[in-house]
Amino acid sequence: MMKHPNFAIAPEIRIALDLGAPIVALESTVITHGLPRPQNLELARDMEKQVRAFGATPATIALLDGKIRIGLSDEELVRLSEADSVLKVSHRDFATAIVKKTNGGSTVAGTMFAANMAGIKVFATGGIGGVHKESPFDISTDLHSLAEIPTIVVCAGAKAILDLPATLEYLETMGVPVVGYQTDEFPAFYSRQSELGVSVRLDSPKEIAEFAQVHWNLGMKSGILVTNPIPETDAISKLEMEPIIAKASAEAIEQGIHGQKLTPFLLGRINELTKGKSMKANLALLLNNAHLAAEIAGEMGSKKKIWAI
Ligand code: PSU
Ligand code: MN
Repeated sequence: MMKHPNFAIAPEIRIALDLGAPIVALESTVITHGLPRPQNLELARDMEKQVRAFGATPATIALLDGKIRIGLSDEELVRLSEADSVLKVSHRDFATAIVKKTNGGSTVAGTMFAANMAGIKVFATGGIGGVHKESPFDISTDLHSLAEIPTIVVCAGAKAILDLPATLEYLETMGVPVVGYQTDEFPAFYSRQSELGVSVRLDSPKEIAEFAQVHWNLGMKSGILVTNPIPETDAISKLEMEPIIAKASAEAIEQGIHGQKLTPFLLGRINELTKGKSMKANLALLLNNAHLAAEIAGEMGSKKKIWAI
C-alpha cells in the first residue's frame, strides 16, 4: 500500500495497529484552544496516562508543521501546548494547515476523520460541539462527522453552552445512536442531568463494544456517541450553571463573537465567571472519558491474539 504523504503515524501506534492492540484517539483542540496554559499540557499528559492505566495506547492527534500526526511524543505535546499560532482544524481546515505547513489542534470532527483514516475506532473527548444557542445555523462539523465517520466517540454529552434539544434532534435525523453509559439521561457536560433522553442505555464497556459491532455489521456508516456523565464529585448543578451560561452567551452576542471563536470564548468566559470551578469539572470529565474509552477499546476485539508468556 502507498504511504499517504500527509499522515505520520508514531512508531508506538504503528506497532499497536499491527498487533490489533487497543488504541484510544485523543483530540487536540482542547489543548490548543479549549484550556489555558499550563493546564492544557497537564491535561494532555494526564489523558495519555489515564488511557495507559486502563490498558490501551493513547494516540493524540494533531497537526505539526503541516503533517497530520497520529500519536505525539512528550516533546511534541509540549510544542503543541506552547505553540502561538495554531489553527483549530476541522474538516475544511486540513488542507489549509497542510499547504501553509502550520500547527493545528484537531477538533472532534477532525480527530474522527484522522483516527478513522489510521484505523482507530475509539476516541475520547470532553464534550462534542453541536447547535449553538446564539445562532441556530452554527452547527458544529462534529455532528456531521458523527453521521459519516464510523468511530465511537466518548464524551460527557454536548457542551452545555449549546442548544441541547436541537443538538439531539440533529443526531436523531442523521441516524447517530446516542448511548447513555449507566444512564437514561443525556448528560449536560458540567451537569449529570439535562431532562433529555438517550437512544439506548448500556451499562458496561463490553455492551458498548458489542453494540458497535452490531451497528456496523448491519452496514451502518455512522459513528456512535457514547455519553458518560461527569463524576458526581465534580458535577455542577444545572441551576448553578444556567445563569452563568446565559451571561457568557449574552456577552458573545454583544461582542459579535461567532464561528470558530465562539466555543473557546464561551468556555473561557464561563471559567472566569465560575472562578475556575468549570475548568476543574472539564478536566475531571475528560479523564473520566479517557478511562471509559480505554475500557471500550479493550473490549473491541483485536485482529490477532497476543499471548503473554
Ligand atoms: N471538549 C472540551 N473542550 C473543547 C472541545 C471539546 O472539553 O475545547 C472542542 C472540541 O475539539 C470540539 C470543539 O470539536 O470544541 C467544538 O468547536 P465548534 O463548536 O467550533 O465546532
Ligand atoms: Mn461552530
